[in-house]
Amino acid sequence: MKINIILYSLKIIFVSLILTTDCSSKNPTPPEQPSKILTKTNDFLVDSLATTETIALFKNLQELSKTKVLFGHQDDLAYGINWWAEAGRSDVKEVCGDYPAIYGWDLGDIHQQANLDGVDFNQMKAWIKEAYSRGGINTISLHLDNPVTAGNSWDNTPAVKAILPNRNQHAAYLKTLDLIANFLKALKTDAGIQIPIIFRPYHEHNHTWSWWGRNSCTTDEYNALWQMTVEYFRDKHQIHHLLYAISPQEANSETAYFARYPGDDYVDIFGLDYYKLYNKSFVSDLGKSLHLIATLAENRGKISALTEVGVERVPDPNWWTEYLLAALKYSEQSKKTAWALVWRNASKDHHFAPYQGHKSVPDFLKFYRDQLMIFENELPDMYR
Ligand code: BMA
Repeated sequence: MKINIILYSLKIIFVSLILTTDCSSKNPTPPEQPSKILTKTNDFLVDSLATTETIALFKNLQELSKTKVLFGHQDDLAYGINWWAEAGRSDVKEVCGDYPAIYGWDLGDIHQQANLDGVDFNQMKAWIKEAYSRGGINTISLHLDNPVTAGNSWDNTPAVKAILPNRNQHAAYLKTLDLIANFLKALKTDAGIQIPIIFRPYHEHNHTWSWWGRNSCTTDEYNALWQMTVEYFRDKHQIHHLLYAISPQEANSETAYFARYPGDDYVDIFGLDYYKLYNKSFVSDLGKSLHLIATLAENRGKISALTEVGVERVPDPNWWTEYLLAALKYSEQSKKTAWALVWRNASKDHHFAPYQGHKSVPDFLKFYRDQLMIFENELPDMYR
């Protein structure tokens, strides 16, 4: 009898545990409704209710970009060549003694424990906090799964139409956005300050590899997806610590840059992703594009940035100064690029930043010491 009661109680505990876990993963917190009337904080950002720190980040980036380019690296604190999730480590720091000024992260696979590249989301939150506490800047991209097929980002089966308002996959897609919103809301200091994030969804949309790319959805559908996402975070979830960055890949005319563009009211930062810098003949091509987007950004009160760049394995030992720095220094305008972020150091065959012992280290040190470049230690307070 006693044993039966014990077994029965254990069963109840077990079932309720399962139910709780199930509910929290399937039903993320629904958006909060604003509890008070919020007052406008600015009239130049996508979010007129942006927090003080977010406005400061934008203004400081705008000011700093007149004289400096910040260096950024994807997943810098999470792993590097021959190490994984070790406190304090960073390939960039181990090469030049300083952390990058900008840290890139990605929320692909947000419905799981770890992202598509294996980075644990709880650890990612801690690293974002750590970077912020040192004065660094965090940017987040989204390699989200195809919402229609459940394939990955590179499954370019058309899907955008199905997730727009009033379409059959809309509600399901909002659940994914809820998971992202909850992650973003959790990015707070111990004092309760929301950590500003440069949010860079649906990138390289002028190319064709992704389900939001040019062969998979129309321009109107893409713009509607972007606008819907901004409005959902900003107005429904009341998230006010984001700057919104758009980043076509290799766009070298105004028409190309704005071919798929949700509008000035929905974009704070004009980014560019560029992966053709494997040959010196492309230095001036990138320089011209940076010149162009810096000018477009300036004319519209925005900021421009080289949101992704790099050559896998950095095969030319002088790549840092003779390719990247040369492109950034192409003109007075191109020098106004706010930052340049290189992609992740996954392995010796797939890395974009140097690591100890790599043949590009001496040149990276020259790049690091160049007056134009700025890493974390030299950053002014970006949040005041
Ligand atoms: C790509 C590669 C992939 C990775 C993806 C998202 O460019 O680095 O290995 O999964 O980015 O980070």
